[in-house]
Formats: sequence, structure tokens, C-alpha cells
Amino acid sequence: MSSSVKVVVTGAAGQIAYSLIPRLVDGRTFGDKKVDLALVEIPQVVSKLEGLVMELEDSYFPNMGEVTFTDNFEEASKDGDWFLLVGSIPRGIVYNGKKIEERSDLLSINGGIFVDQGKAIGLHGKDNAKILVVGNPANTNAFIGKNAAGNNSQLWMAMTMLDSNRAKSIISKKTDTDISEIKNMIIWGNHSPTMYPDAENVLINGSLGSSVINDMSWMENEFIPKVQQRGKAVIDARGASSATSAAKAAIDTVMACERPTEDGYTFSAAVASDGSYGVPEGIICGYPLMTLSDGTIEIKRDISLSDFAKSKFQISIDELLSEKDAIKHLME
Ligand code: NAX
Repeated sequence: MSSSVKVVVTGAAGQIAYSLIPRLVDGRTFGDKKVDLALVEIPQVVSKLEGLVMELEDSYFPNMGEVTFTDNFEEASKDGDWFLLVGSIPRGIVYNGKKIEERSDLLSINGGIFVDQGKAIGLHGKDNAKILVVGNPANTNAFIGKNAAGNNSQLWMAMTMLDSNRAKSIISKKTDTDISEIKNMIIWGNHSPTMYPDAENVLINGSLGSSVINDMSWMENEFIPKVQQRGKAVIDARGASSATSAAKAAIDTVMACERPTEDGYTFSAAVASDGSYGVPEGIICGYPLMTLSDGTIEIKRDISLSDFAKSKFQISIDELLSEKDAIKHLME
């Protein structure tokens, strides 16, 4: 084996993690590196992880290294290369005697979690650590975590790959194109129903969506709402939220960061804005990204946005700014 990588996963007893964790050690995601896992849960369910570890051992993964589990995030974070922050408190749960229905309550509770996790990552994670926030509200959780970490050499991301993959599938069906030929599916903005999935800049067999699809009414009235509401549609059909597709999207994001992006292509994730595309600096915003040959990850800055796209994107930027306002008490 060439080297090793330590991956810290929170929410490790949850449904996404059950699909995600085996794929981290299957020899594909990190190539031939040995993968050490630090699995984290809240105290009430941490003991369940013993069963997951037994299953991992029973699965014969030659690339699996040391596997530990704990309810102590700080301890788990030591020398972490990758942090997959899946754990969060869902809407609808009773927390400290109160049913959590409002987005502002959700932002505040989860924000508190991400302050502590961010501090630990900033102090104990590797300086080149990459952090992917999956737990919702993902962008603002990442914003809080990054601020608390205060370590600018670490890369904080929020996951929009699932939205991108969903959008690719819809476009593949609409245009009767093999899904492997749908590329550069950018999700601009927030991972929330305001996100803007960009069907004008998507590449379909190498041509721009704006010329291939040529149907603004479909884009505006069918495609965009379908991507934005896909999570709810899965819950309605399955009686549970997306899990295997979310896990696959997290793996896709890790793989996109671990390997250079082919020339001319991009992948989707949300990162801190550097002002690109007029987005206020600092907020964690969905962008087209590229992994360069030296491993750095950059925003692709030369995508052209139509007036229609700009107006949709702005709605999502405004939402991110209002979320930022709702958690300002958590920012030191
Ligand atoms: P589950 O409820 O099955 O699992 C979440 C787990 O997180 C639970 O076991 C819980 O005990 C644990 N947890 C809570 N707080 C924690 C903490 N402070 N430290 C460690 N563990 C903690 O949810 P699951 O379906 O796995 O979804 C996890 C999160 O992903 C949710 O917030 C969900 O909304 C979010 N999603 C995000 C997506 C995205 O594209 N960014 C898509 C899928 C998913 O909806």
C-alpha cells in the first residue's frame, strides 16, 4: 500500500453512514491507500457502532486500517485527513423538550454542534484536511465550522453533489442521452430548495445544455423544481430520506477532490466564496470546482451566466445571507 489516510465520520450510526462507510474502505475511493476510520456518534447511540465495526471486519476489506468509534469528537479528530460530517439533528425531533420545526431553531442547534466540531478540526485535524459537511443545513453548518476552525489551510465544503447527480439523471432522460455523457452539472447557491441547478451550462455529449435542450419553459417549470424538490419526493415514496444516493454523492465528492479534474470539466460542491460571481465573500456557496494537478481545489471562474440564471442564483445567495444572519450569535 502506498500510504494511509484517516477519515473521521460523524453520524456513523445513521442511514447515510451505513451506505457510506463501507465504500470508504473498498479500495476504490482512496485507491490503494490504507484507510483508517474514526467513527463518531452521540453518547445515546455510540454503542451501536460496535455492530457496524463487526460488520466491517466481517466484510474483508484489504484496504481497511485501524477502525475506532467514540462519542468524543475531539479525540477522533486527531490527525484527520478527511472529515465527513454527516451527523446532525433533523427537523421534527424533540430536542430539550421542544419540537424542532423552524429553520432558525435547526440552524441554531446544529450550528452549536458545528462550533465545537470546527474548533476540534482546526486544532487537531491535519493542516491540509478536507471537510465535507453533509448534515443539514449543510452550507451554513460548514460556514460555522470553518469560522470556528480558524485554519485557512483546511478546505471546508458542503455537499451539493447529490443535487448534481439528480439533475444529471433528469437531463439524461429528457435528452435521451447516456448519463455518462452528462457533465459539468453545476449547482449554484445553497443545498436547499432555493438551489439553482444550471441546465444552460451543463455539457450534453460535449455541447452546452442551452443549445441542446432549448426549452426555457421546461427548465424553469419542470427541471428546476424537480431537482429542488427531489429530496422530498424520495421521502414521500420511500418513507425515509435519501440514503444510498447521498452516500454515493459523498463518495463522488471525495473522489473528485482526490484526483485531478480532467481539462474542461468541473464538479459540484459548495465552498467559501472568494467573491467569485459576485457572491459575498465567506459564505459557503455551491460553485463549479476543479481539482488541480497539485491537489488544490479551485472555483472555475469563467462560466457565463444568463440573466435568468443570475436572477435564480441571487435567490439562493439571499437565503444564504439570511441564514448567516440567523446564526451570527455563533460567530466569534
Ligand atoms: P440519520 O438520522 O439516519 O443519522 C444521523 C445520525 O447523526 C444519527 O445517528 C445521530 O445520532 C447522529 N448525530 C447527531 N448529532 C451528532 C453529533 N453531534 N455528532 C455525531 N453524530 C451525531 O440521518 P441521515 O439520513 O443519515 O442524514 C444525515 C444528514 O444528512 C441529515 O442532516 C440530512 O438532512 C442530511 N442530508 C444531506 C444531504 C445533502 O445533499 N447535503 C442529502 C441527504 C440528507 O438529507
